[in-house]
This record gives sequence, C-alpha cells and structure tokens, in this order.
Amino acid sequence: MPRFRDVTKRLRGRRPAEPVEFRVVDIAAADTAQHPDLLLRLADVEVDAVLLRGVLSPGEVDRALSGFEELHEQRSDEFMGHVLGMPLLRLGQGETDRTPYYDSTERARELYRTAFGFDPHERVASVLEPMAGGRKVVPPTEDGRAYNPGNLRWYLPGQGGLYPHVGNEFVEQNEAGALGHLLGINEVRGWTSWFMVLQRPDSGGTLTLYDLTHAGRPADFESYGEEERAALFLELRHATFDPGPGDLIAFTGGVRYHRVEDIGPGRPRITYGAFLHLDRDGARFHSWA
Ligand SMILES: O=C(O)CCC(=O)C(=O)O
Repeated sequence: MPRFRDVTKRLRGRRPAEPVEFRVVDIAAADTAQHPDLLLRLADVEVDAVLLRGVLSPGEVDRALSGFEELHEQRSDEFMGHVLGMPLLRLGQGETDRTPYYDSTERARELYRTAFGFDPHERVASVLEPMAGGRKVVPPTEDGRAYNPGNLRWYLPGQGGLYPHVGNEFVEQNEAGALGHLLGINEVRGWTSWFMVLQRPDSGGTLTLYDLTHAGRPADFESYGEEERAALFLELRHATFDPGPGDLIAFTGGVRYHRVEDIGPGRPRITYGAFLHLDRDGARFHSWA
C-alpha cells in the first residue's frame, strides 16, 4: 500500500497524459502487396501497428454475425466474455498434454467455416502473406495436429475488457507447459498480436497502446498491486485504435503494453484474432491463438 499512495500522490495535479504518435501504417487490405516486408518491420518494432481496411466486405461480416448466433452453445467462458476455440494458454501453467487444445481447435475451425461460409484463416493469410517477404502464414503443427490460427472472442459489457498486458510476460509463465512445444520451433517472445473486428460494441472496446514496452517497465513492476498498476497506466502516454467491422489490426502486442477498454451497455464486441511470429528457421510466419 505505501507504494500505491506514493504513486497517487505523484499523480495528483498532473495533467492527463499526452497522446503519443505511434508509427502506424493504415492501408486497404487489397493493397498489402505494396508493403512486402511490413510484417518483418512489425516484428522488429520499426512499425507499431498496421491497420488493414476491408479484409471482409460488409456482406461477409453480416453473414458471419448471423452464423455466430448458432454457435452460442459451443462457446466457453472467459473472464472478458466468451471464446470459441480454446486459447492455448488456457491449458494451464505446467500442462504438457495439448490434446484438449487440438481437439477444441478441430471442432472450432469446422464451426468457423460454417459460420463465415469460408475458412477465415485463408482470408487472413491471403492479406498477410503479401507483407511476409515471400513467406506463408500458417498454423504451427505438432505431430500432425495443427494449432488454432485464430479464435473467436466475445467481449461482454461491464466485464472490464482486457487489462493492460504484454505478450512477453506470459512466456515465462507458460514455457514449461502450454508453450513447451511452440518454443522449440518459434521464438514466441516479441510476437505480433492481431485481430479482425466483426462487431464493434455500442461503446468502449477500443484498443489502447501504451508508450511502455516490457523491457522498459519499472524494475519492481512485478510487485505492483492492481491499483498501483492502474495508476501507472493512467499516467502513460498512449494511442487509441478503433477498427471497424471487417478491418484487421496487427500490432506489437508481444513487447508493447496494451489493453482493450471495457465494453459499454449493449452489444458485445466480437473479434477473430491470434498471435503471429516468424518461426525459428525464418521460413514461415506462425499464427496461433
Ligand atoms: O482480443 C483482442 O481484441 C485483444 C487482443 C490482445 O490484447 C492481444 O492479442 O494481446
């Protein structure tokens, strides 16, 4: 507690944090071939975010949203709402048997195909690969079983969205378990986060990127309590992103702290997303959720 009181004292009387200009590339999904190395530049944190407009047409978004209504029973609960397709890290720290994850992936990918009317991974790969320096974007595989290259997420009103976090902080926690196989073929640290919006909520649900990287966090950050963290993030410079239905955002979520703002009353926020990183051979990009 003393440390939190120190932080709030420091905050008192401060002006709200100034917005920060991140390096953002905002282009039509049809134009990705004009940026053949952009995924590599994201991985190198030379660019902070890439916005791809119109990965899905309005008609494709409408069709998918009505398809999702049939899927409600198949979803599982998460702290922010629901997912369809078990997140890899949900296996639990220390869990080395990934069978439940692969089983869930197979079931979920079949359901996505039915709801969208096509494989959403193929669509996402078709817009990302022209920016991948001639490489494919594929799910990693283990003994012939594929990781899920993207999963569906429902963020419900009032559940807090997604608290400030960074991908790299999850790696150590999960290296002996869920990530045990993936770390052998992919560095994982420094991944690119991406998601495609299917439905914006009526309010809230924007993505905030903070002017703070995992490497640049305060030395004693791990010992901060919830309130102390909240005070730190309040004070940080940041930028807000609000992609529309059918748009995709890819950003440096492995290294840069970010959050999803809480969802206001009304419709849930629905996204399809995953993580992306060059494999250890540098031969392909892996996408996994
Ligand atoms: O699901 C989302 O929209 C946010 C994803 C996110 O925070 C991440 O990929 O790290």
